[in-house]
Amino acid sequence: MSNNLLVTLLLSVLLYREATAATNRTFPDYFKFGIATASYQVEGAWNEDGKGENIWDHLCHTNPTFVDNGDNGDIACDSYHKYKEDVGLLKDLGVAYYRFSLSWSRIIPLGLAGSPINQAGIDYYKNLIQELVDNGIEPMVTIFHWDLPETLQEFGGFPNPELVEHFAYYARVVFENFGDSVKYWGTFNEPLQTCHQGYGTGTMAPGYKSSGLAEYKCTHTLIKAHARAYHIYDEEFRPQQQGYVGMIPDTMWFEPASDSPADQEAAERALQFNYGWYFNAVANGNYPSVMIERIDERSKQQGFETSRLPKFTEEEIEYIKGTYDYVAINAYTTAYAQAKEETDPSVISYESDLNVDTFIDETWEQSASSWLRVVPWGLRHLLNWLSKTYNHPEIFVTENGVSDTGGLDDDRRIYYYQEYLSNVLEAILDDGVNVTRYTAWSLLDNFEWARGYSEKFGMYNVNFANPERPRTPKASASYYANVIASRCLVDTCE
Ligand code: GBE
Repeated sequence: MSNNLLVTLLLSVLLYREATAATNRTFPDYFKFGIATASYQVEGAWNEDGKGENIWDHLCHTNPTFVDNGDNGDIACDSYHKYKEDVGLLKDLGVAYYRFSLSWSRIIPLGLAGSPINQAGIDYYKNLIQELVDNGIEPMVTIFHWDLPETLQEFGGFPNPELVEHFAYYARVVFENFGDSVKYWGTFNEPLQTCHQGYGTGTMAPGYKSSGLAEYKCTHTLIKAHARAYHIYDEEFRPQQQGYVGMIPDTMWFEPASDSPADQEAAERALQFNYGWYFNAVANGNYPSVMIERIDERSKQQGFETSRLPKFTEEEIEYIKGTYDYVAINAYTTAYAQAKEETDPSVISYESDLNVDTFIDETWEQSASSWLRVVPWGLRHLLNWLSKTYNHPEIFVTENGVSDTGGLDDDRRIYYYQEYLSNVLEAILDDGVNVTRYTAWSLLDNFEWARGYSEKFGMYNVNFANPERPRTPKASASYYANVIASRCLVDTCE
């Protein structure tokens, strides 16, 4: 072969690759698209067929002003009765998997270790799982998505270390009953919200305001409960069931407000206090050192004999370390993080333990949720941070989505998915981040916790005024179905 020919050949190969790279930016074959919901947000049937009361039932019924418009999840989307129709919608979307959660008090009404199991609850989930499997949709199951049995709350809830035993009992029951068909498990959804909002700021059930105190105890128990469930799976179920278990924490992305080392450090500290609080423990067995140092020091200044941040023993560290088969992230939005003067050292709170100023850019598009601005590049930065911080693991985006106030013509939601997915694609193809799953939030408009039904995240509208709770696809449903079928985004597809 002449040199000239060789050069021409090489050049055309390079040019061809260039051309396909520009026009054929598809999600890799192994990449899976899914969509999510959670039990209390969609099921309804709050007191049917033997289900026990949980902390959201209790809160909504006893303190109706807690939730906007006095809304509650008594009926919600009625998915308890309409699950077959929901699976039909999932099939229309073409998703590879459905991420949903189990209602603990539907399965074990009192929640207590050793207490009776409700067969009707087991049957409901068996039927849902079977319906998914029959339609070629993989079930991805969250064991706990915030709806703690009320009885367990009356025993103190998460700050009581006994909760580990109750959760272990529950986890064993669900692995045993559903593990033949379920291969992807998440122990806790957004533990930060369970502990920080539930026991710190009090903006979620059970609504305790014990910032910098009970919320740290809550996390301590929760991490041990997670590790316990992981080991139960490992020892008793993994050999036959061959599945994957992880925790599902969340954080927003914190972008340093400037290049200054102080702002960079502030952003990293915010990520560690939000995501690392949970995932550094799961990955390395303990809280991030920046949390330990700061909270130990501040506790001492405040006259505590022992730190407000509980300590794991060496044995516990070994037990907790590495209890994950994948890294998960629920991600919606971004804020800037900036260093600030140390606040009054006597203040006991998570916020002052963290001590970082956060702010947003007012030009970022606002959603219907006060906390959610549309910042697509933040997801790419966050995925890169996760990859770097946790040693290039396999990453699942387990939730991502946006709210509006309703309507079928949801072009802002389409824009959101288009731009966030495009950043996921860039993280994979350009940055080498190993993202293998993307989960949209949510299939249905549903009970958005303290915001009730006022903020809509669904790709399907639900008419809550109609007892039949009819579902209607929004424009974003056909958009997502299209992305899934073509495996590429409008601006990366020719
Ligand atoms: C997730 O949380 C949840 O997993 C899911 O259940 C939920 O429906 C979905 O996202 C949409 O919210 O006083 O308004 O600033 C803010 C997302 C509370 C992360 C709400 C806590 C969003 C973190 C309180 N946020 N959440 S405030």
